[in-house]
Amino acid sequence: MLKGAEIVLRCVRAEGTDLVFGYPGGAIMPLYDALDGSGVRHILTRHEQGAVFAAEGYARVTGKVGVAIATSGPGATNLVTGIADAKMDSVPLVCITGQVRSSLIGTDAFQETDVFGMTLSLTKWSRLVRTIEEIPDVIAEAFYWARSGRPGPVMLDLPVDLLKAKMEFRGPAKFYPHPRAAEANAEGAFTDTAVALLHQARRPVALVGAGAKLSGAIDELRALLDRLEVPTFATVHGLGAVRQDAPYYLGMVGMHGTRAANMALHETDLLMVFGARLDDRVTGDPTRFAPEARIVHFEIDPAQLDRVRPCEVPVIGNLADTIPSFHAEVNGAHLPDWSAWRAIACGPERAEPDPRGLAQPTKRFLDELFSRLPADNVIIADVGQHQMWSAQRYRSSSPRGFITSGGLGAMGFALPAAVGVQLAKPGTTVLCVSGDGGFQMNIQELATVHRLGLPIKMVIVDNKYLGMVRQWQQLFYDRNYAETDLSDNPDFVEIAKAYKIHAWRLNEDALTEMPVSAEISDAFDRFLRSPEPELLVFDCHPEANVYPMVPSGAALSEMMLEED
Ligand SMILES: Cc1ncc(C[n+]2csc(CCOP(=O)(O)OP(=O)(O)O)c2C)c(N)n1
Ligand SMILES: [Mg+2]
Repeated sequence: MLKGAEIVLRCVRAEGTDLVFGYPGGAIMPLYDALDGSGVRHILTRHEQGAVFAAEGYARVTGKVGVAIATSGPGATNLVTGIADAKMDSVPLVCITGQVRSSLIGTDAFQETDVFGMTLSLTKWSRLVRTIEEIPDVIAEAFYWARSGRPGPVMLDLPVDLLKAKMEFRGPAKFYPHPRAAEANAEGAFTDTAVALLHQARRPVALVGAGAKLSGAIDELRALLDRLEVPTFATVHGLGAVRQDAPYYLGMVGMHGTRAANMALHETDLLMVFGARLDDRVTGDPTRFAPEARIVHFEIDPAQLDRVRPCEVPVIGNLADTIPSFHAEVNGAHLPDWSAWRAIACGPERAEPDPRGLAQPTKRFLDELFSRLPADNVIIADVGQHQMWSAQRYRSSSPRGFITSGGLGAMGFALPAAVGVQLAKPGTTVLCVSGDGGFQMNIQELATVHRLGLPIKMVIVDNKYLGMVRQWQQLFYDRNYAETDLSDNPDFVEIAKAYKIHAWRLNEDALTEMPVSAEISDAFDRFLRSPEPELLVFDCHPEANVYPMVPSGAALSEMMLEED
């Protein structure tokens, strides 16, 4: 006979998750009571949002399912942003919340919220568990849906009486989806039609998104791209999927993408999409997006097709299956010669200029840090200008090496996500880049970092503004910097010290002379190799902007470039 709480933990353990993140409270107390000896390690964050972002960090870097636990009411509502984030970025996540006693549900009991109803539109699947007997099945099904197909969040709400009740436990369950589901997925792999379009194409391009990484088909994708040698670019979540030194690779595409990538996407007549949903940050004005292109869309989730424009050829299925089939068809085909198109699209005239303007020192700073990272590293970026600068300067070919809240753009993501990443990869150098605004949204996780002694390298790019919003105010609202001024920021160095974390400050003036002085160079190396957590506050120009920029609603060809 085991308690419901013990059964939950046994079933979670059986799914391969050994690390969970959470925060206790009344309705979930039986689960906490059962942790000891369960084989599941629980990480106490200092806020439930920290727990869910940390679980996402763990999931994003390992590909395993992340688990976040919270109590009912305020604990559950604090998870909601993380659930939305996991939905947008296809992160496998199981959230477990305590709920008030079954007999009290619907009475507005103390700390009762309908978290099931509240998260219904954010989850792939969710369940308010009704009986103790169903716990093993429900947990097996929850993990199945979280990791299957296009991964995403699921939510389990467990009334406290079920956690306390006992039953005979016959072992964890297995979940098998309806056999017809496999049939439905098998149809529609139009790889031969895709090759036919390729024959007619004069200016083909490839766009790589998160799906390429999630499918694990990186080697297959790289082999295909090496065969096609078409101009190729990536979404923010596709960064690292393509070999950085590939001569046809043009970097990031979209609102803050490279000029070369955006021009190629605007001019193409055949767009091959590998696992991306084409949201407005990638397309610019959807009505003027890739105006001459036909679209071949490799995608696991049919719901992501035709969102902006109908695609001519949907190739539905796991990219790990569809890319090799396509490659086999391509190998048997005599493809047109695209060297003239490649020479234009990848030519020197479209290459990125060296950083200039007010953002130059910050970009150099990121270049210096990134280039000094040991080979085994993960960069986590928060949301704002520093995120886009980091994405632009990212130069690694590591598929899970750049982690950020892309689809939701949730400020406060980076620090707790870095906690999850560092715990999942203890020997890896984890560099967490935040803004002065976003860092304050989950600053309490410094306590988690200290308590666990996680050697995370934290950077705050301190421009004393909600910089990305200020940039828009400067460009589109006549410099009316309404409520974006953070010039009364606290002293982050002193704050870190209060959390017993070593911190130091560097002014961007140190980066105006290149190469950097031996002193700065040593300081960076020491920072990145320190076995302790450490915070570096980088003071940068308050009015530095991110360029190139495609203004919201403009076409990709209408980029604003860096001012001199
Ligand atoms: C939770 C949340 N609230 C508001 C926003 C809107 N927003 C996007 S970027 C940004 C500014 C971020 O400022 P900071 O963290 O200092 O980064 P910076 O842009 O200055 O580098 C804001 C407020 C958001 N993305 N997330
Ligand atoms: Mg800022």
